[in-house]
Amino acid sequence: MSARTAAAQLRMRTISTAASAAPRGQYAALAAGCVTGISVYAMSQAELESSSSSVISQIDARLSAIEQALGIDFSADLARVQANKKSHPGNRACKFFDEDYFNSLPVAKKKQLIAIAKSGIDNADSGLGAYAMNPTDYEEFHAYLDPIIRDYHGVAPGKKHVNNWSLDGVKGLPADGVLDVKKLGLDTLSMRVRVGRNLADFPLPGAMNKDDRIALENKMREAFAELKKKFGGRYNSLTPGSPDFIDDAEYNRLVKAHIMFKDMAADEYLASAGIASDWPYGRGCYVSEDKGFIIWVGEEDHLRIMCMKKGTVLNDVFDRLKTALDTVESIPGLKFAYSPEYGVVTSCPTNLGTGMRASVHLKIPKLTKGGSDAKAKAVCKPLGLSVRGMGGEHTAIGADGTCDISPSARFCISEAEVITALYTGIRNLKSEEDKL
Ligand code: ADP
Ligand code: CIR
Repeated sequence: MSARTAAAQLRMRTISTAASAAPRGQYAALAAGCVTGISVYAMSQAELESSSSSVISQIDARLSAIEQALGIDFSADLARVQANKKSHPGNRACKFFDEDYFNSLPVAKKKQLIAIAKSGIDNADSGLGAYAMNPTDYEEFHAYLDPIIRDYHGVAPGKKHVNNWSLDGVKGLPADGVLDVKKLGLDTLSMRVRVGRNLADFPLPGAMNKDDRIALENKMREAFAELKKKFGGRYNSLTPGSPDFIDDAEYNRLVKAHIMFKDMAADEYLASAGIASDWPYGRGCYVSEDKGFIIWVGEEDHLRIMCMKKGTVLNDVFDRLKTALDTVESIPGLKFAYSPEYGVVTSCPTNLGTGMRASVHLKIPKLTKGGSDAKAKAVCKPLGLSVRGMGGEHTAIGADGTCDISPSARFCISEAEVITALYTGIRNLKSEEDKL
């Protein structure tokens, strides 16, 4: 072997070794070796270097173009994950994003994982940042999602959720079992309990296309025919051309009455997760004759099932919801997604377990003096309570100091404990308000 040939071969080996540090570069270098192989022996060292690096750049650019066309160029998202890790350590979707795990996945799964983390990637200030795209994601991407779930809910690894609506023996329950806010010195409040539910045989809202959304709504319209026999009322659809279509004026009236949900496009977290897409197709709500039992279709979960009433006894809405939910869950053809580990499967991991939010509209003018909810939130956090506005999440509190108060916990807590936590939370919050 001549000295020149040996030098050229050494050079090619060096290119390959250096390229192996970066997966895409490796392919490019190998390809460059093949392409330049014929002329390698006739080139000087300098010519070889320049020719090889030009071919590598060309191949690299072509690979990038192909990856972009196939939607599998993840470099921009991965760079944002790294940036968010530094700038927003509270963003769990980025904090727990492990590139070694990501790189170990086949391309199709990489795509799915990026879709799950997309909201947190796009919205650096997310507290959680991930949304499941399919009911099976919690198992398929357990390695990624489980640490996020455990960290957010403060629950030890391996602990399983158990659903239980029985109030028997729940800590904090008054001796007579009646959660009546009159006992706390309060008068009539607006009370609401909702649970999220998803059908096992549809993608979750973030991954649904327009046809999926319409198909799910049509399936539910059959179920609502059953509910109407028992609870009366009607289904209201926003889908253009639906037999149950309601116009804008009626839709806005229902939103104002806290019966129907808002267009989610304004919620950037839901928008980048794909949950707000295709509005208003497949969106609507069933409302019972007495307006106290409501089912949303096509919001953050396939279904949000709720009972609402003005009164003082929290058991009224809780018990009614359990009865109504049993009816819904017994309708043939409706198979709800449950996880043996996480309980009720929801789009947002913050809702896993019970999928339940039990709330009251409570006036706390002293804690909200000046129109800000900052002090109320600071006082509520250690009490295990969340504060929302009068139009729900991410809305302003009432001018008179009325806030939406609910226990924050959903996972590894029973449904009965959630409603009891609302009662004890109201008592504790009232005592903080009365101190001022
Ligand atoms: P979710 O409760 O399903 O997480 P939101 O926080 O966005 O969703 O609230 C949805 C709607 O329910 C909003 O119109 C909100 O004002 C209304 N709502 C929540 N709690 C109560 C309540 N206790 N009384 C009346 N309306 C309520
Ligand atoms: C976030 O991660 O902050 C948003 N995706 C919203 C999470 C659920 N909502 C909430 O905590 N109030």
